Amino acid sequence: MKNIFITLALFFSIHAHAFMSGLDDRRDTHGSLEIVGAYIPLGPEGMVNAGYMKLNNTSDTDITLHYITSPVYDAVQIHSTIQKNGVAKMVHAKNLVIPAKGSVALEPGGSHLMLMGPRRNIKEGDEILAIAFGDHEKRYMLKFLVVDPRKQSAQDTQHQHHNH
Ligand SMILES: [Cu+2]
Repeated sequence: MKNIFITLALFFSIHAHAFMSGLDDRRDTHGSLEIVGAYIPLGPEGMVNAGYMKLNNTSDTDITLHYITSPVYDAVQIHSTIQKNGVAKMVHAKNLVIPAKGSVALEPGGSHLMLMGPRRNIKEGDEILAIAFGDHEKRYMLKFLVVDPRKQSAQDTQHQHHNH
């Protein structure tokens, strides 16, 4: 009986530790949508910001994000980048679809969130919250980390290290 108790206690402590060490505020799972490494590169003051992240849909159905709001910005738009006559052009997308069992990467040069009308100055290390609205007003919490783009590559390496 004592052995069983010790085994159980051990199991729970390992489990708790695994949970704690895997805890990353920028990685949010809603049972269906996993958000990985959401970040906002710091730009010149007063300029529009862009938000990047990777979205993994672990469910069997497509997830459509219809609009996104943030308390820090007047408006958040979903933009995609198209090539027109050799020139990259941003277009305002109506929604963002993450296919079933698939993933979408919002990254520099591609699709991104355009963060318009900052209500306050942001600085490196800030966490910026946003809410994405899916079908039936289902909410997905997004938490972006503000990073200095000049240190970006170093942080990416660190982040990968942390995950492995
Ligand atoms: Cu844009």
